[in-house]
Amino acid sequence: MIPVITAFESSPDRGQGLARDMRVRWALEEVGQPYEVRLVSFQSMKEPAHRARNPFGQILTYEEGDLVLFESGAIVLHIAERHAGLLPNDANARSRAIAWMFAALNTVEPPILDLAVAKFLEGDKPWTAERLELIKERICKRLHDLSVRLGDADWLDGAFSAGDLMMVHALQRLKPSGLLGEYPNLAEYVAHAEERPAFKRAFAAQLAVFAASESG
Ligand code: GTB
Repeated sequence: MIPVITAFESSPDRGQGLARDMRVRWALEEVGQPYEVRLVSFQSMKEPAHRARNPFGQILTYEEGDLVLFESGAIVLHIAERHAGLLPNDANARSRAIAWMFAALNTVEPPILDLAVAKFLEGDKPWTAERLELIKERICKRLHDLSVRLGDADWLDGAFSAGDLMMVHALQRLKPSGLLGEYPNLAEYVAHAEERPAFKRAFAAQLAVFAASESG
């Protein structure tokens, strides 16, 4: 059964791979599972057919036979549980890798998303400068702790896992801010993940969608 995911027909990030389809494309590439993509416009995402798949009218969605999922974390976990390659076999190591997925989504990513919202959606408010400073402090607190835990290891807990995949995708959004560069081992961690052939294939696939939207 070939799964079908949704992605922006024209991504606002202009092909930088920051939208949520990227993490699911990457997971599918890591496990060698082919997939199809249904492209959606901002308008069609809000229509009933799409909301039946994702109640929040967002990307992403994942369909596999009768199964319909939303939420990138749930989808990556589903893929990782059904295919070898993204979760360790040892039960405890598996639980720890899943804990890192949750850490990426619930502990590290929220202030990073706040930064994007404060800059791009609320950048004209009188309190923006103060808010940006507070958010950057919160991000740096998380980056510091993550950097200490990672140390000089390649990955967060043994072999590359779905936990690393989610963490790297959350951290990538920080590149333009320069904050990642303050933690050389984290910058190296992200760069190392970007060297993975599966990452490169997923990145190229989403970039091709953006390039086609620009030329059409
Ligand atoms: N928690 C959900 C998940 O993980 O699946 C979050 C899904 C989500 O935020 N989807 C966004 C969306 O559909 C796209 S990825 N937004 C449209 C809407 O809500 O109407 C977030 C995103 C948007 C834009 C950029 N960008 O331009 O750089 C990057 C990422």
